Amino acid sequence: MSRSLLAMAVLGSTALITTALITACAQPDKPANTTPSSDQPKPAPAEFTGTLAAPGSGAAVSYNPAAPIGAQLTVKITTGDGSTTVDFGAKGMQPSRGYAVHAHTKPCGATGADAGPHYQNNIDPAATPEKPSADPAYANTRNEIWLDFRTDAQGAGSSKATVPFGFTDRAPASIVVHEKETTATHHGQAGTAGGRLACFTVPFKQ
Ligand SMILES: [Cu+2]
Repeated sequence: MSRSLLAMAVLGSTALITTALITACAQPDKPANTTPSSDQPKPAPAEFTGTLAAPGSGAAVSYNPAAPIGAQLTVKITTGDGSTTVDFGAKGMQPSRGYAVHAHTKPCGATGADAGPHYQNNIDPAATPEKPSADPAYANTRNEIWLDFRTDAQGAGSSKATVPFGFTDRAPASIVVHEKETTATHHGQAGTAGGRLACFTVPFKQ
């Protein structure tokens, strides 16, 4: 290598190093060894607690003594990469029985019907307001959020659901506790669980 070529090579690498330094200095908040996006910290879980009261007096509503006034519901929502985990807990419910529970599309209101149908990630095209989805292809634990649980002798219980979707333009707005002990899964009845005993308005999307 001739002396002038060597000099150019040295100059060139110096220029590269200088450019790298300038780039690094221009972004003081981002160390050069940080890997982008996938290692970003996940948002903290959102946690909500409500005490069942008569309709019109708060976010958590009892429509039926089988979900007694004064019972406490907690909902914790953890979002991950394309998935959502919901932890549900209840205290002060009737002892030693099952309750079917789901995420619904609308906030709670004066009656149980106000919460609307189940939240579905992929919406059943055959569903109507009068005839909600009961097709197991859509009304299932991967496309809806089911939180059926069973109470102990003290009326406390919990459940957890992880679904393979997050929320962008749409999100559930409430958790509804039903009278049936478990949610039906067979064709034509999938997702049904009888009357609505209680409802808790929960902002799934912050
Ligand atoms: Cu429901």
